[in-house]
Amino acid sequence: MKVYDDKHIKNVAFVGAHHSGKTTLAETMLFEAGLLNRRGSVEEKNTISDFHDIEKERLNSIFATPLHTEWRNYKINIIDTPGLDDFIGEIASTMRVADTVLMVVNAQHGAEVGTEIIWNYIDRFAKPTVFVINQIDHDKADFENSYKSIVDLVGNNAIKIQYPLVIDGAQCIVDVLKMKMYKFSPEGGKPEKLEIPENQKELAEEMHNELVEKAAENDEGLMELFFEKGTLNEDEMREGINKGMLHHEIFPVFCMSALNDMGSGRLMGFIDNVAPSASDLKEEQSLEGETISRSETPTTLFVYKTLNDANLGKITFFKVKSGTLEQGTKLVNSRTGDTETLNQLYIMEGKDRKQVDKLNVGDIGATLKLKFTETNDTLHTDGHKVTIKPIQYPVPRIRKSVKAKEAKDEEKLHEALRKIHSQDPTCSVEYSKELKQHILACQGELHLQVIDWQLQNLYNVKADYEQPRVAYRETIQRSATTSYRHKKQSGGAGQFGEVHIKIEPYKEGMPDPEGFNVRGVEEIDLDWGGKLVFYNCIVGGAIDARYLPAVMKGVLEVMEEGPLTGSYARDVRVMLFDGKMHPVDSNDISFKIAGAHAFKEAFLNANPKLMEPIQNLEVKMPEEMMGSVMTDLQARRAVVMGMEGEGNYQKITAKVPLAEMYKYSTSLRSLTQGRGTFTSTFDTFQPVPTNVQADLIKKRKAEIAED
Ligand SMILES: Nc1nc2c(ncn2[C@@H]2O[C@H](COP(=O)(O)OP(=O)(O)O)[C@@H](O)[C@H]2O)c(=O)[nH]1
Ligand SMILES: [Mg+2]
Repeated sequence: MKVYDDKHIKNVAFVGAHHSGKTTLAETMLFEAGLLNRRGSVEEKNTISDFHDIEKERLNSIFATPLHTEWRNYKINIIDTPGLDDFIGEIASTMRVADTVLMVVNAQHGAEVGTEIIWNYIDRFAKPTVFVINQIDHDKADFENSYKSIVDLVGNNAIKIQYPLVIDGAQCIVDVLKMKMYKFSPEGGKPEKLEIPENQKELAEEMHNELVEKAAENDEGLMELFFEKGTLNEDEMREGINKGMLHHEIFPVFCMSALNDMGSGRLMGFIDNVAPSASDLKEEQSLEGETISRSETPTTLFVYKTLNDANLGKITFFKVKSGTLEQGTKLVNSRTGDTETLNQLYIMEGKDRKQVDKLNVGDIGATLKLKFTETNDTLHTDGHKVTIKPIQYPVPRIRKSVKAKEAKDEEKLHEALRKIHSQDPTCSVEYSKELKQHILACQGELHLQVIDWQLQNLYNVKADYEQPRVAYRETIQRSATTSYRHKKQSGGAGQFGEVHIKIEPYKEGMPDPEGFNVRGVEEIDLDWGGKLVFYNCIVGGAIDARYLPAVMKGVLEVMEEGPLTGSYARDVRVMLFDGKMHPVDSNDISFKIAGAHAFKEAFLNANPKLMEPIQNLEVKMPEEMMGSVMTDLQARRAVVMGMEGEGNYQKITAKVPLAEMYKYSTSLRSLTQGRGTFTSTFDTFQPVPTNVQADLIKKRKAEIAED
């Protein structure tokens, strides 16, 4: 295999909504470049890109897959990404290695919610982007509307390089950069390259001139040339478009049929000759703020992905950020300080791989058997320490409690989940002390299905998932006074402690309690939010000051497992104003027990209230689906805060109890045929409705009885 320099390497990320045709386009490009004898299809489960068993099972991409093709002296590295937003993490990592993004838009639907979510990522990184309106062969294709929806999304910098046309039943593509028309025979094969027909000339000229102006805008020299000559030649236009793409000021729009292989050759030509390559992009900054020069030495690699393969073991995917890499190169991991030897270098082709001797700066590749290296690590030449900024992954959107089906597998399950997390940082597992459950957090129900598939098929362990317990809080709504005497005199040493307390709801900034002789106050910020404020109001030495911490400890123990449902209690103040002690039998234990009992009793008499977590919810969906989304929200006790239009979508903002968010991503997907999306973040705690509180207390009692 030829070794390419960074001017001849084009790293292109294929992104776009689910089912727009990215995987089909990648397959078509590989075929067109002569790398495949036979073109696979997603339906026949034989594409190079969707090779994982689960992708074949589900007929869609789940993992970002690196592929490559060679087209006229250029190497085009393709990373084919999944379109469903559950797998947005793959896009986050792909953005870090792509020089150009190719956004595929389905001509039947135009820009979709998925397009928009991905666009937000692209925009954040200001990645040069080409739009491809695919499926122009489809009965329901609408090129103009699709183009308009792209303009709605990205603005007037989206500019048509092509438009489709059907002449005598034959699909044609008019190209206003080359000012030629490609005519495709229904039998397939290379298209005929023709002059633009008379009746299209005026329109094509007009579009060509627009493109010339747009290309000139980005460069003073080109602008001068344009004023001199009134136009630009093809090379000058290419230069202008390349610069415009780099500045995120031109987004060229192409059209094609990936399925029928119409337009892929021309698109590859554009990628070769116009789209930015690794050498065009600004040099990257390290975490320490140094510029990582793309010079010959030293060598720096960034690991953007790892995969645990059943046969090969750990596969580490990287991009060469500086220098060159040869087989056997030793590099240091900047995070751990360990030295790794890269014994084999590969370029990956779906599930296959080609061994190579050398990779230059700008290229992407893979290696096996690294011992210490994980996703997001930097490997560098010894003595040239540098750390490349890590990928920021999206935060999880759903949480489940997870348990091995068979108790003996519990350890195995956690080991497997740790491995899955190391290759997919968008999911994580943690033990919650509060809920007493292992909580698996991930991007959505579909993501969960994929994790479960991996557990079963790759790690041979079965798990059960449930809605996690809801983290309720308990508090009180009025004051109460009680006393408690703890006395034990059986056997050896006795126990004695008596306390008298008053408790009240605590609010930030309230004055000290009246009617007490306040001698000291301790304000405790509780780990789970809210406060306990403890007043020492003892008069006449009724209890020794040394027992006070024990009383407070007793109160805190009850607050950690609240009297109503065992949830954390918060925002209470306690006035300890009297008590009794015994010269021999009193000790810390006795006062702790007395404090706990008194507090529990007072709490139950103080009109206790359960509080539930409320989420801020933002849902986006096409207008026609708003009614059913709204009905569903109402059934979830949601309070709708607002509705507004955003491009082709409607946005609803609402406050919804977390307890009602069960399987929301699945419901929304089915209500909107996959076109709706949501984000949900914690807002505050609010009192639960009385009937819900009664149910929860009943449930708690039953649980205790069962134990
Ligand atoms: N009619 C038509 N169908 C297409 C075209 N490209 C892809 N498809 C179909 O659209 C579906 C989704 O394609 P796929 O490549 O998996 O989309 P991805 O989710 O973007 O990777 C498959 O059934 C393809 O056969 C096209 O150009 N024309
Ligand atoms: Mg795909």
